[in-house]
Amino acid sequence: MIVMHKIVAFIGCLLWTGAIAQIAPPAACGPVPTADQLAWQRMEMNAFVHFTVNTFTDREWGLGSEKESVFNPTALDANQWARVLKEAGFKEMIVTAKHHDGFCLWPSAYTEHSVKYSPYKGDVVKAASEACRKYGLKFGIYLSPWDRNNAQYGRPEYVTYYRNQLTELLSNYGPITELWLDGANGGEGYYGGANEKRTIDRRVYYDWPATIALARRLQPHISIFSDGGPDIRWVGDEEGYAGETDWCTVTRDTLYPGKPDINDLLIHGSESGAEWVPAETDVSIRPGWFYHASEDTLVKTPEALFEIYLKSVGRGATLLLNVPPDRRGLFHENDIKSLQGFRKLLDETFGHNLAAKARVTADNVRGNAGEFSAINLTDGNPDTYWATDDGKTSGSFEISLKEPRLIKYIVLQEYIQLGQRVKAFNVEAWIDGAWKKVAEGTTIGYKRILRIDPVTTSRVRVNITDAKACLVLANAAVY
Ligand code: FUL
Repeated sequence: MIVMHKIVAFIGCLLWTGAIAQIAPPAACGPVPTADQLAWQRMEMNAFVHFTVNTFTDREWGLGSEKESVFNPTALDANQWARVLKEAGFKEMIVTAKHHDGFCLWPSAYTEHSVKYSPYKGDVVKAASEACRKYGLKFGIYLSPWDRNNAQYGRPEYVTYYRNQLTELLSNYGPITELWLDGANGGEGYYGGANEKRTIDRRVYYDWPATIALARRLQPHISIFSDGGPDIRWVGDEEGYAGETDWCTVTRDTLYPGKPDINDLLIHGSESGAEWVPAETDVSIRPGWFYHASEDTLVKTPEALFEIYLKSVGRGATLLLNVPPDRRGLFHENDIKSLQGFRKLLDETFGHNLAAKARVTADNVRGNAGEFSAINLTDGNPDTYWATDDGKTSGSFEISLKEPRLIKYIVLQEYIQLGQRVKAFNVEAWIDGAWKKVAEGTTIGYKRILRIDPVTTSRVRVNITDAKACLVLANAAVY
């Protein structure tokens, strides 16, 4: 009996010391992503597909007066789009269901200006959504708020029309991951034959809060893009680069779709922003968003796409690369070749992480707890992290490779589930018996890729020199 008591007391004591040893994880710092925003961020590379009457009229912005008969793809195959994108590593396809010209790629019940009245007759949105499901891609919708065809544009009736169309798109085509709301709005148009200029007040005309609530009701997991969010913000340029300093946070009050002179804020975000609204970098593989035969020789090279990747995904944003189908309704051979070359470059560069499972030591580990140890940086698991003690807003960790290797890239990732923190950092390599600085930067965020002048070394040290709160990093890789 006495022995029994002793055992019980011993177990109790173990439990008690265990409870004491339990170190609490860091508290979140500022705004954090929702589960859907995190999933979107992890997709990294998504694709845009611009396709409408413009493809057949050789324009970038249709006037709204195009006859339905001009839309006549001869060999449309959305499976080809999805297959090519999947093989190149894209995770989502966003289709221009309706661009500014108002022509609908699906047989909308609310207009005769659609595929239904064209020689094609099919439903492009349906074909694209099914192809995405078949190839394991997420599916997104671009529905232009500006409609140069609709006679009611500029009046309250058009807003109802827009919402009816949005309801069709968000109800009939399965899960929609992203809704893309373009900031280009109002101006000259056909407007049912009026042929005039219609300007609207972008802040109030559409009553966006009601439309956004509708979208969320129909698709609870949808991420909504516009210049100012709510879920994803425009990066402020269409060239394919995010800011070297890129905060995922902004205060939505300071933004609204189409607001002038906010590009600087969009590119960099705001360190003190009150909401999590990460940047998306939209850019076309060709000079235009739509297909023009005259641009067949101007398709971005694999090297140019790789540079764009470094300046978008490599700066903590996601990439939205547009690949426009041609008049057959197929991706052009030149675009496919370029995408394949891009994939090859990505695989060659980032295929083998020299730091995978490498030994890592840090000058501070939160509560000296194994749970927050620096090995979490190289374990390949994005859900474990290295953390420092509260108040420790600077710190270093060192990666030791088994033998000296030629290093060209360093990749760092914060554990953004607890907020974005890092404000300044540098990277050093051990060369000829001394530490030599090889890179420095400001923000890290979801992912930061640093291209360095190639060095041969077996030791890499990352020094975080300033942060908003204690350090929480999920991943460090070396290539
Ligand atoms: C812009 C539009 O005006 C372009 O035509 C294109 O759709 C691009 C993605 O967004 O605002």
